[in-house]
Amino acid sequence: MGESASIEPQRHDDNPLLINSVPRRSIPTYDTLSYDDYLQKHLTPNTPFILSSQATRDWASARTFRIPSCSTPSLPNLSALRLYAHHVIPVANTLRQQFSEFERSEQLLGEVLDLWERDEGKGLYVKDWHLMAEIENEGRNVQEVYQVPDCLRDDWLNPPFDRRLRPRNGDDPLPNPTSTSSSDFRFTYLGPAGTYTPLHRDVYGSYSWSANIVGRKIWWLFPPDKLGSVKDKHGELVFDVRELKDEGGGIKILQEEGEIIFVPSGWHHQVLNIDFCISINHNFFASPTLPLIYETLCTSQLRVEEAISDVKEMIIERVGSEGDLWEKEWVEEVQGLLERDAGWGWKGFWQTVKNNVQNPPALEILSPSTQLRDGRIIDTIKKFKGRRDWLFLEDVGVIIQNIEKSIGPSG
Ligand SMILES: O=C(O)CCC(=O)C(=O)O
Repeated sequence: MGESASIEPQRHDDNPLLINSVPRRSIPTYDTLSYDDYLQKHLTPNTPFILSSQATRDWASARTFRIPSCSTPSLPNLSALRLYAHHVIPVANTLRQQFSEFERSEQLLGEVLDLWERDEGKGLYVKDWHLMAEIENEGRNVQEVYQVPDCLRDDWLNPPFDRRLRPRNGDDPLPNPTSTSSSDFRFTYLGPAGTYTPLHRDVYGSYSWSANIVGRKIWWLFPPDKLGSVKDKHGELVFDVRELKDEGGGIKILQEEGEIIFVPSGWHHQVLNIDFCISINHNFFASPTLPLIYETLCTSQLRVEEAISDVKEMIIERVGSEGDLWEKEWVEEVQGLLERDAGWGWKGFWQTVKNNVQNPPALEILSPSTQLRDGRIIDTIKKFKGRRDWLFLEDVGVIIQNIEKSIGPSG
């Protein structure tokens, strides 16, 4: 394994976006990372790392998306992206902020490429484009773009394609298996130098990895205990950490072309494109981190319950507080809103666990031991059965029974 725990001070060229120095890289960089090291050193302790450009050297996009030249960083081959010109893609205008987001629109990729080729649309950032799902829906293989590195294959949010389309007998398909807008968490980003993603934390408290095919990015990473310094005077998280003294004092990293960065669960981060960048990322989680994802959903549910506490009063007024009726209705109300607010509720959570137990996404040697996996699931089931929702969500009960049948009872 080629590890360089702290590589040389980072190169500062004359790129104007690199005016503030990027400190020596403080997280490990690996040429190769075995599954066991990934599990022990990063997934379980929830710490970041980088895979060197060797990890993406053989990706098809490392040839097709770059204009062939001997310079690094490369220039984007926008003509190659014309293959996808018909895709309707989400675009953020990073020059126009609307409350805590950028103005967003949906456009044909071809129209955005036209603008860039005319040297216009400099603030436009194509974000969360489901390129891989589109390719698969068009009957082709994502290998025309990339291959997931071995150590990152145990991905419970993005099961292999054949499994998404043909769930095993008795399995419920994943939600909306043919809709490219919500079927997966594999995204492609592209945008000129200066476009950026403001400070945020990933959906579901998931992990993410992000590979730079073209260009370089600056990442600011903030572990959960370092969030105090990125809040404004009202206690709200800032939009752009560059407004802050010392940029909030988090971990600042220059990600070179070809490198893959791993962002731990629950860590806030901000990302700036230093050059024209094309990147691919996955949001994901796996069984060793199930408890974190579970806690994130519990916290989201508490927020929802607080936000609609008046609805509880209304239900009680209408059906009375005797018996279970009001509580059943309240639990259903909360789950409905949770699905819209957090992206999923308990049904989606347990369905995902069931699907991954019954059809593991990665080979055994690229997954935790069955004992570790089942231990995490059993602990999480026990915690869940201590909640009152559990008594009212009958369909969730059936899913959990199914999981227990697959792994043995949780006692
Ligand atoms: O590259 C970007 O602009 C954002 C990527 C990101 O936030 C992520 O991969 O979690």
